[in-house]
Amino acid sequence: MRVGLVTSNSHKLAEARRILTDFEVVGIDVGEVAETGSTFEENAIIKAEAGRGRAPIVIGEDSGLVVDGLDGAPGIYSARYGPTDAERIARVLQELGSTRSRRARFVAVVCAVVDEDPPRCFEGVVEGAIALEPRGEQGFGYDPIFIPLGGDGRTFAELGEWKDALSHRRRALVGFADWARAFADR
Ligand code: ITT
Ligand code: NA
Repeated sequence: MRVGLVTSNSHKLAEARRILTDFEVVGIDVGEVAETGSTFEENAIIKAEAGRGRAPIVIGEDSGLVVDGLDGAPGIYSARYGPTDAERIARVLQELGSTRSRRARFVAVVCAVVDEDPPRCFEGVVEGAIALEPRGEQGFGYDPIFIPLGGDGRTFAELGEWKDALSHRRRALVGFADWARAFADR
C-alpha cells in the first residue's frame, strides 16, 4: 500500500520508511506550508490536508521536543527555535541552565487523510531527559541532547537506528499502521 508523507524533512521520511516496512512510503512536496496551528495535531492536519489526493493515503506529521524546565518549550516551535540545529540545541541548553528540570519528551502526531474523509490522528510520545551537553552524530534535530527513558543512557544521536525502538515517531506510526491495515481490509 502506498502512503504519501507530506514533509520537507528528509530525516522524517527516512525514519518513516524504516518504521513502515509493510508500506511503500513516498515523500510529497507541497512547497511551503504555513504551520499556523496551536497544537501538534492542528499542524499535522494542515500538512496532511495540503497533500490530500496525492496518494491513496496521505499523512502529515508534526513533532517536537517538550521540556518541563522550559514550560513546554520549544514544543510546536521546535523547528523554529533558532536558525540551525546547533543553535536550537545551544538555546535549549542555555535557557535550561543547571537548575531547572531536565525532564522532557518528544511528541509526534501523525494525521492521515483518505478520499473525502475527515483526518485520523495518532500520537506518539517518548519520555526522557535533556543531556548536559550534546553527544552523538546520528539522527537529526535535538537528537544529540535527548536521552530516552528505557534506554541505556545514550542519546538518540548515539543510538542511531536503535532510536526507532523507542521513538515518538515509531509510536505514532504504529498507531497509524494498525489503522491503515484495517482500512485496507475493510
Ligand atoms: P515538516 O514540517 O516539513 O514535516 P519539520 O522539520 O519542519 O518538517 P516540524 O515542523 O514537525 O517538522 O518540526 C519538528 C522539529 O522538532 C524538527 O525540525 C526537530 O527540530 C524536532 N524533532 C522532531 N522529531 C525529532 C526527532 O526524532 N529527533 C530530533 N528532533 C526532532
Ligand atoms: Na515544519
